[in-house]
Amino acid sequence: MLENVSKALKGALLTCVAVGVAGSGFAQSLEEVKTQRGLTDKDILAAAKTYTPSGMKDEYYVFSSGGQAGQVIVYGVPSMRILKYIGVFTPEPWQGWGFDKHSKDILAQGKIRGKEITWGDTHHPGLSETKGDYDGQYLFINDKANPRVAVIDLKTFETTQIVVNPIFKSEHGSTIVTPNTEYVIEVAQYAAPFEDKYVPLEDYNDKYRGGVTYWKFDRKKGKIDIKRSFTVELPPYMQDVTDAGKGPSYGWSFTNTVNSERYQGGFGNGNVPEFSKRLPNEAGMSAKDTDYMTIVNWKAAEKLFQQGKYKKINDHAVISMDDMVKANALFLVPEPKSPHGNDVSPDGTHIIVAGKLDTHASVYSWTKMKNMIDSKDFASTDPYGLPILDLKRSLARQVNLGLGPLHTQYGKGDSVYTSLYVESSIVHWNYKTGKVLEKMPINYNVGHLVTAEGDTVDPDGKYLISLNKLAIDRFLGVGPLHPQNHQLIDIKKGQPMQLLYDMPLPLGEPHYAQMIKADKLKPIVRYKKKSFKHRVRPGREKVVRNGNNVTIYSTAIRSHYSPEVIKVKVGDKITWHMSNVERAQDQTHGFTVDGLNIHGSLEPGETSTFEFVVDKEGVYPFYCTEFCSALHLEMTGYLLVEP
Ligand code: CUK
Ligand code: CUA
Repeated sequence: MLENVSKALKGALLTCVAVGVAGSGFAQSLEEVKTQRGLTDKDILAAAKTYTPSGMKDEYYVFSSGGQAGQVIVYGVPSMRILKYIGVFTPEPWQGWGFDKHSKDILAQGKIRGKEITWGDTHHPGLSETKGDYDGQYLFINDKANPRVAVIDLKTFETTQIVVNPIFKSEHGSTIVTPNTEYVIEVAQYAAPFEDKYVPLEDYNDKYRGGVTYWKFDRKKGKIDIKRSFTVELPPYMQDVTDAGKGPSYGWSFTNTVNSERYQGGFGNGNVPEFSKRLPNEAGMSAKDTDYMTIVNWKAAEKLFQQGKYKKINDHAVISMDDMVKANALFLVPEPKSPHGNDVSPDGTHIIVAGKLDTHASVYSWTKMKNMIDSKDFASTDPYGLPILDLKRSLARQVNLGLGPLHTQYGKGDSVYTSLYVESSIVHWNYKTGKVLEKMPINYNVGHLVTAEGDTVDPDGKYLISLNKLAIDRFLGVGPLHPQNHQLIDIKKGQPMQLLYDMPLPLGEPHYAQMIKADKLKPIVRYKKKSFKHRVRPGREKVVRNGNNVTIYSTAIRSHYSPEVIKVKVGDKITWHMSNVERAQDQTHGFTVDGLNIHGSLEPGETSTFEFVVDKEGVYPFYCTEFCSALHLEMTGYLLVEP
């Protein structure tokens, strides 16, 4: 330890040299800084482990959900420097996301029953996988509030598709990818009728449904193939966090399922008769001692789909519970009260479930469950005919961890880390021996955890981030709404966990994140010009009128637009194609026209299109919104609208 500290001190000293003004030597000695700022040796060590000098790059990318911001947050580890907010379900002006035709069209894919939705509640980002390993090609993200999933291309870090779930009215256990990204899994949350119609709560048991959708991913096209996707119908319980099987459990998916009581807010049809109708949901929905894990054989479901054994609801294939049960492909196993986290081990042999209202984590053995499934050895069935496996005989062990265990992440070997929401701690334990190794307090109230490459078949260990819901006293006050707090923790093997860094996140509420080795990503620095249908070449700029339709073909390059003066008439329908013809890395030009809610961010090689009607005569300056050169202010022009 001491040796490490002295090494770190040396590192930090070298850093001091690097940042010192040339020729002036040290501004201050390390000892002086320590004294002045009240830092300990441990603090200096933590600083040296995260400090990333200018030009040095991070080892990992983190893709974090942006929660209610409807976006994805990208940052680096170990520096915890924010790199990007990717506009997904919500317009993002800097990127022009939602302000040019292309991005408007993608956002329009996300309309729900004809209504435009300009926000999302993103929860679980899912990186594409090949053989159970993150491959760095695509990222998927869900919207819990408006049941949708989005595809992000990691070459451009841009959203390329939004798909609306045609039958769910809310969702949550998404987006989970199968080990070769065959499917992107989306799971319903609050049971509702699949059809878009009113069904009274009295018909809850018979007509309300849960479900799990398997969105077929076409890797070549980089798109979800809606026609080859299907949903498995589930009982009207509340399906929750989900994980995909791998190794021996490949072909299966596992979903936590709460409200097996089917309680409906005290107005229901007596599913929980011992409760008076005045009890709130939280009591009625957690009345029973156990809920379920729902086990689906998606390979078998895929076969039923290919055989045409489904019915279409809202033009979407739905496989019935009956057909799934007949195919020996749908099961339940009890879980301790109100389960939440549900995480398959890297080798696919175990599933760790943590119930918020139980102090234990339950380690399920896939071998045991699979044997019972194969020999049709069931304890009972639920009211919908789903076979239920015996709880005790499904468990490898239960381990007492502490108060409010939520989510588990896998480290190196048999090491796992579980968040304890109520205790505000992280517990490190061994899921194969059941031994609790270490507990560490965090600030405060952790939800998910993320470890380096944690959802792959071969996690790296090394780093753990605690995705905390509250920050309370950790940062400067910014009014009653505090930032979220992501705490970086060193989990190198054989050492006690060490807190390295608190990062306030002013975009929330992030739920889950994934951490991927940086060298797996190959982002581009400029667009292939040819990929844009309306590309404008230098020298070919023009304005074409066809009746009321005016098409403007223009270019942007340091530091001018061509053309610079454009005359149109009131009421003209304008289609404005703009190509950034730069080759140089990072030479972005912006584009806006005064007062028309238009904004573009044109990266090198990119062509964007803006469509609008000017319905008032006048003089409309347009200009470049990105400080692109010494003559950036002069990168401007006039759109003259004649009466
Ligand atoms: S959920 Cu938010 S802390 Cu959406 Cu995975 Cu558990
Ligand atoms: Cu182009 Cu400023």
